[in-house]
Amino acid sequence: MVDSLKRCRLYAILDLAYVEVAKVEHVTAELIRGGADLIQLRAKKQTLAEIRRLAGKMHGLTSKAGVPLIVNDHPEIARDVPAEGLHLGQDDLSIAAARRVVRQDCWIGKSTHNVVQAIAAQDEGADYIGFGPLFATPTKPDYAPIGTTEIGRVHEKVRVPIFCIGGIKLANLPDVLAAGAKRVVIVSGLLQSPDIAAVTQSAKQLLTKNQDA
Ligand code: TZP
Ligand code: MG
Repeated sequence: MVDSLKRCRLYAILDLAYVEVAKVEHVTAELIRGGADLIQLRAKKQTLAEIRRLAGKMHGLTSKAGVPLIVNDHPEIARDVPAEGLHLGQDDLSIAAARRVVRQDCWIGKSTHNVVQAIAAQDEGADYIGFGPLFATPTKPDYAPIGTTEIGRVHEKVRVPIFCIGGIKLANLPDVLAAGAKRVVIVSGLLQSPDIAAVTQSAKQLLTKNQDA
């Protein structure tokens, strides 16, 4: 299970700030078609019942395709779907508390915003971390961008998979990789494209080429 997480390079988030509820399945299918290695459902404004319903629908598609589904914020939903992973932020419940809720083999990832938090998340037992926002982004507007200068250091200090995040687009992905990133999360850069599968595929190609280099 953990080995398959290590193989993941492109982590797509289906954020309902960008996707109409009626298009969730279509967009999930496009992300899968483009080669997203992981897909997260992020829903900040919907009811728990609605998030649960949508996560179930997404999981019907992702499980058939062999793509792990990660649920943001809600351990009970991750447990019930059942999703392959749960994602927590700095202000959510602890990883230990979440582990008491989710299934034993459920990955738990954590958002981190600097190297100290990244090391702490690893020590707390995170299976992977998000690291950012690298650049200013409307998807997470209240967070100061940290730039790309700490990417090298976080890779020296943290052994669990590190997914760089925040304002990453196809256009700046080569710079992010040149700064030392191996894995990325992209949200609006995929979801706002007129061809979600194509942009996903292009991002995946850049990440795969980088891995081979
Ligand atoms: N956490 C840190 S930045 C971010 C999250 C959820 C948003 C990333 O979204 P985008 O649209 O790829 O900048
Ligand atoms: Mg959260």
